[in-house]
Amino acid sequence: ICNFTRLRTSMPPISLPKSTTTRLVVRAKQISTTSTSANTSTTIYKSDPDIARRSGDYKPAIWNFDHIQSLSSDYAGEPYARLVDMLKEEVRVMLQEADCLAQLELIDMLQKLGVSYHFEDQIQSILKDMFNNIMYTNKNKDMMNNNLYATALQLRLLRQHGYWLPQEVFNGFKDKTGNFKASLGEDTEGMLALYQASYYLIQGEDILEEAKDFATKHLQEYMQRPNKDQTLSQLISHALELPLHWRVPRFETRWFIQVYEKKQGMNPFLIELAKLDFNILQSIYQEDMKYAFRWWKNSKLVENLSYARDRMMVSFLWTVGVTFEPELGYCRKLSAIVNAMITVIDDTYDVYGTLEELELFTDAVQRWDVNAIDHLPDYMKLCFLALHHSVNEIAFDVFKEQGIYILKFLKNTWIGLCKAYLQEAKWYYSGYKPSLEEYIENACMSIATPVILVHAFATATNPITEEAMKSMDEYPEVIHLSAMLLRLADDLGTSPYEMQRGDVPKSIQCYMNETGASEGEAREHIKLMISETWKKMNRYKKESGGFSKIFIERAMHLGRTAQYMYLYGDGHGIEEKETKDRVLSLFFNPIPLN
Ligand code: LA6
Ligand code: MN
Ligand code: MN
Ligand code: MN
Ligand code: MN
Repeated sequence: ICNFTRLRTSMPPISLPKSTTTRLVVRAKQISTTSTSANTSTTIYKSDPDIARRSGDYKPAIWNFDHIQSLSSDYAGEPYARLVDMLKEEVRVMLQEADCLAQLELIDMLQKLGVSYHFEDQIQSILKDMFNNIMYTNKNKDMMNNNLYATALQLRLLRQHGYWLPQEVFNGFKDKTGNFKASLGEDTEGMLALYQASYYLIQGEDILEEAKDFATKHLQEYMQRPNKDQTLSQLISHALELPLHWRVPRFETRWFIQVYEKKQGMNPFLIELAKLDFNILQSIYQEDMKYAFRWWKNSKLVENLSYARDRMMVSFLWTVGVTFEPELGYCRKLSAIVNAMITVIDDTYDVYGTLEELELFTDAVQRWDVNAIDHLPDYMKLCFLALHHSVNEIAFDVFKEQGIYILKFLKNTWIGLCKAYLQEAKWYYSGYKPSLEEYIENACMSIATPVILVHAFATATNPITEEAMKSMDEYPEVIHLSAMLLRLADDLGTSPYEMQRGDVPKSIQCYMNETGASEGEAREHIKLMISETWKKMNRYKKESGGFSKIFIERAMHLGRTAQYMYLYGDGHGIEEKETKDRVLSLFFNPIPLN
């Protein structure tokens, strides 16, 4: 069989004559024969063998529908909820009675163990008082000044909660030449705390920049030592892989529980509470997931569009990264559907559709009119109707509940997405090589962040205001920054496959084309761009530019989720590696209780 992909990449695409491409038959995947339902149902679309199409070569989903529907959890019931309430009371008292450093440590622990959301108001008020004490009286100052670990922990937690402690709190740890005192490198706990705090920097904060380099260097050295503390070295290697600020708390919970469970002197109450709470949330996620899978199966998208990724599970995983709160199931269910549909439409543009077909699809989305399907090729009709139907339904639900009709805002995000997709398709077919800047501007739309965040907002917020919807419609900086994180992380994880299959140059290739850099250098440059984006995100958070704290947090969570998904490669497209283990531990297997 001719390898169309190889031909594509070894020749300038523009010079490939039409007659050649049509003679090449692509490994068009047949309707999945592994799915039992596909054999019995009618297929409403047959591919035209005369058109050469790329293949994403994605594997079928690995999840069994009936097994998902049969999931049930012991933790869904009242008895466990009452137990959690009792343990929460204990923690509340502990928090109130602890001294300053112990309070910080407890807050840190509650966050890592995934239960801090139960104590949000109390934590907020503790940190507010602490901040006011430091800034407007001299209380606390001495204790923290001699203790690097405590100072760093304090800066991180305060900034995380919106109290922007100045970087100068670290001045006391510098020597006469202005460098961090070399002896501090021996304080490994302090180095770890400093490292984690330093990621809350904004552009121009040179002390935190130095702190980051200093701490990183000492932590790397610690990891080379022959005799290490087990818990500490686990925490350090995890931190060096990605700092806490860049990680999705919910995805870290189980890991922290198992690390801290083994640590000497841990409070068994906390571990018990954390495990119970984890299992209870898992039971809630299971119900949301069952709903999303039923919708997905009923939509018949997968059985009709053999070229597209069947990625409901990982789509659902994304939604938990962005919105973990137990009461926001509606958001998770609908967002999972949105994500899975984005994935299918992305493949339509990147892999399967001809330019002419893609123009038609883009036009139909712009018109947002069911009558537009008359002009679409058969295989696109189902896809368009599924999109039209489910987005209209969200708008309808919101209208029913809140009396505000937001369809035009939801619709606009899809129009923006499809236009960006079409731009990439045009670039691809013409062999055009955009500059990095030109690429990024379009690619921050084609990564679907506006769609994801606006739909998450619409399904998680009550009351929704017209003003909030309008501000989102204007593509505010916070959405752009979130999109940068998602796009750059995605390019790091997926561009090797995309280049092999044939696609527009992604950020890495654009940078290579522009500067002559090697692929390794380009990847380093993209990682640097991610760091810079986080600094801007921090500044945005500090200035809370017009959006609610929770929305800004979700925009960050989306970036964090992307960094997690693509940490070891394409965790979105490839399910059977890390994604599988992550899904099993987050959604399927409860943590055994003692
Ligand atoms: C990633 O695939 C993909 F499908 C996305 C749409 C990422 C956004 C995340 C979701 C749906 P790919 P492309 C939660 O790497 O073509 O093919 O934009 O995206 O690089
Ligand atoms: Mn794409
Ligand atoms: Mn793609
Ligand atoms: Mn593409
Ligand atoms: Mn990609």
